[in-house]
Amino acid sequence: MFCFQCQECANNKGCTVRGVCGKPEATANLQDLLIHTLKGIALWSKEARSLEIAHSEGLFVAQCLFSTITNANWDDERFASLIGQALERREVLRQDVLAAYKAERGRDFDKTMDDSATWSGPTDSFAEKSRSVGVLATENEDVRSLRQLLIIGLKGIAAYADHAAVLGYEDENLYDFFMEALASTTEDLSVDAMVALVLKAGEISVQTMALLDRANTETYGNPEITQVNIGVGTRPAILISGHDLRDMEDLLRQTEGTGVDVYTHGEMLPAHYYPAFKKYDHFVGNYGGSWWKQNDEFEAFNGPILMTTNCLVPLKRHNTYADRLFTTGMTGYPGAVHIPDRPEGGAKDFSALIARARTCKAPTELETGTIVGGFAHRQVLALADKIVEAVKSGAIRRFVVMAGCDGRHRSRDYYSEVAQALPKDTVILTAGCAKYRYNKLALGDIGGIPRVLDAGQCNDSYSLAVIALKLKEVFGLADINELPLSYDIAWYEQKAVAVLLALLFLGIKDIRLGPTLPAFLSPNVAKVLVENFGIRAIDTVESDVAAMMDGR
Ligand code: FS2
Ligand code: SF4
Repeated sequence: MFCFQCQECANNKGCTVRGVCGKPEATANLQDLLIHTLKGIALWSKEARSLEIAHSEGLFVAQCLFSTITNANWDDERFASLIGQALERREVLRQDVLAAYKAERGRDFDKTMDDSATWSGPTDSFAEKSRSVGVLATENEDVRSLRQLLIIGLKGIAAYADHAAVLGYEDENLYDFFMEALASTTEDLSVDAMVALVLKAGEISVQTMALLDRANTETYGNPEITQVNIGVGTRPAILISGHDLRDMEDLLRQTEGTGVDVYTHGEMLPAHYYPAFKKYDHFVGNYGGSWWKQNDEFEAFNGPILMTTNCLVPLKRHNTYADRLFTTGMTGYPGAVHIPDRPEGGAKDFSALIARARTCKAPTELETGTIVGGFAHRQVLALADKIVEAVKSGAIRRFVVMAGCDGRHRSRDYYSEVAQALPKDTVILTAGCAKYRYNKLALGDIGGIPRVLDAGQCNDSYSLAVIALKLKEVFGLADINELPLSYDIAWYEQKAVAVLLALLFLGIKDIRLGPTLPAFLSPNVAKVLVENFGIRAIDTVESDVAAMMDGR
């Protein structure tokens, strides 16, 4: 195996035996083979497009990409099944292309196609085949880096596209780009062409996050300032994690009046900010912190846990929650009960979780109090006058975007320390699970504006971009980089790469990225990003805070 898609990869080079995340070699290889097969679908899709054959593989491809992101799916049987389905779909598409080509040209299709478009085999051949199609199959380090930057960004974008599709919001343009991008990684392109595709991925990422923002807010209302309880009640409960708001809706509806409460974990915290969910009395609060603390926190929760998307880490050998862990959507775990997809127009059936919850104790209290959030674009723009006034009067000197991810490593203490070291006249704008590094610190407020404004999930980084663009307009600036705004982004997995590419597309310069720069950036590709966008690795807390306050 060779995997270097996340920030915690071994020695910041790549995992070669077993993932630092716990991903076994067999799973990593099956994920590689799935991506390889998707490239084949993409190549036939390109041929189909040139022959004007309509097909609908876009969402399937997005879901498969999503299934390979860090901490999403651990179930080899599921990956084998997805590869099998991909081969079947690819074959149908191929047959359509061959027939249409012959009908149009009067001769057989004779183009030589890449292995990804032609290989096939039974399930028991997948393991062997998978060993030859991984990341290292591309020998040139810079080509590999640019192709992987594109694919890794695409995985994050695809996850967001799936979240939007669950709510009925789809855009064929996004799917077309997934095909174009995947196909491109089998072709000999110039460096310029590969860089252009990476930048286009940033544009597509913005469009996808905008679509998801529309899906979430048109379905569930605009997030509002909300005090979220972090303590516990006395009734048995279900813990829901991940990012899927439609699962949240189905669960809240089905638990209402059952005597079973609902709590969020990790990236599901922002569900509390939506009007459609706030109305449920049994939606009690948020339990614990970010994804990497789950082994302990899921133990202490005592009740069933529903993982709706990525953010599931392997269970410890001696655990008490294997039999109360449920997965759904593109996530999966061997031995966990997988809740099937909802029937057309219907809801998922969470009755098994509710029945299990009734046999469980109430959650063990970890902490008490509240945290505040709900500062997505609509809410912040409603406060725009107050914020602009505070900037003009000098009460707010600077904003620092500290969105992104949390992770296991001690090096992430940097983000808590930056939050504490920033002067009291600064405001932190955040989204994603990075917030757990500082959202329970007493950082105070500025004239009633909290010093940490949480927009929501990682995809709600889109909100932060909307806010920045609005501030640029209000202050009459020509360039977004003239705002009193610095970026100190933490990344862990591929959704954060999608967000980073989006920020680059929006023209944002001088982003600090940490705790380390991605291993998938070769020295030459990193140099391009440094020279063109001023991306830099984080330094010490003192020097970074001083530099940001200086506008550097
Ligand atoms: Fe947390 Fe980072 Fe949201 Fe992940 S914000 S680790 O991208 O999907 O979560
Ligand atoms: Fe390693 Fe990250 Fe890949 Fe897991 S996802 S195998 S930790 S690079």
